Parts: sequence; C-alpha cells; structure tokens
Amino acid sequence: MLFIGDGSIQMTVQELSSILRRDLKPIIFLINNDGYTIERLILGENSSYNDVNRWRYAELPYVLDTRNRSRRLIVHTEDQLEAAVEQAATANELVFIEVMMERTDAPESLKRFAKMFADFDFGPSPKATETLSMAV
Ligand SMILES: Cc1ncc(C[n+]2csc(CCOP(=O)(O)OP(=O)(O)O)c2C)c(N)n1
Ligand SMILES: [Mg+2]
Repeated sequence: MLFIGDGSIQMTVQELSSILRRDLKPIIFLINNDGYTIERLILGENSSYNDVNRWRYAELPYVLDTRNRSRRLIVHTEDQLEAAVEQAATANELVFIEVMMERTDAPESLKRFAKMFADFDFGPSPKATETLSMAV
C-alpha cells in the first residue's frame, strides 16, 4: 500500500511507470487536497506558491502504460472510500484510489505542530502571516 500527496506525486510520477512495467500491483492512495497542505498550515494558507496544477490523477496509470491493467477510483466520502478499499482487497491488478479532501483537512496535532513550526521560523505570534506583514 502506498500513500502519496498530490504535490509529491508531481515530482515522482515516473516511478508509477516503473511499477507498471514490473507488473507490481500496489494499492495506491493519492491524497488530493489541492496543493501543499502541510505548507499551507505553516504559512500562506491561500497563497499561490502552495498551489500545484490540477491533474487528472486517476488517469495516470492509464496514461503511463499501453496495457489496461489497473483499476482507477475517485472517492469523495468515507462510504465511497470504504467501498473502494473493499474492491481493492480482492483486486488482482494495480488499484489507484484518488481521495478528494478539503485543502486544510488535517489532524489537530499536525495543525498545532505547524503553528509551532511557523513560530520557530517567523517568531512567536498569534499568526505567522500577521508577523510577516508587520515586518514588511
Ligand atoms: C524534493 C523536495 N522538494 C520540496 C520539498 C518540500 N516539501 C515538503 S512537504 C511539501 C508539500 C507536499 O505536498 P503534498 O504531497 O500534496 O502533501 P500534503 O501536505 O498536501 O498532504 C513540499 C513541497 C521536499 N520535501 N522535497
Ligand atoms: Mg497535497
């Protein structure tokens, strides 16, 4: 099982071609949260430098191989995710599950960590962005 973000896959996508060439059959979960969420939590929640171009991620296993040997699913809800995982459990092919998520859907602990990270980088403040704009 592989878990990867939309930002990360845009840097490493050619390995999916190698996976297909070698007839490997992982279950891949692509977390599509419309950009660099970890960075948004630290600085620039809506800044364009945290955006990546939107791709048709679920088409990637189809585009990167001429043999049609993958199952591709897009899920928006927990119920859809459960159904997809059930399918994947018995599949005898590569399964690519694109999981659509909100931009800032993250565990509270990660949000707290990101705030500490921002304070470390930009100095303690209620919000790192406010400190930055005051400094400018
Ligand atoms: C080669 C490389 N470039 C840049 C970074 C900096 N970096 C760390 S996390 C991240 C964003 C990851 O985005 P995504 O994979 O979509 O994960 P998300 O936080 O959105 O779940 C970046 C650019 C890195 N770690 N490695
Ligand atoms: Mg992302």
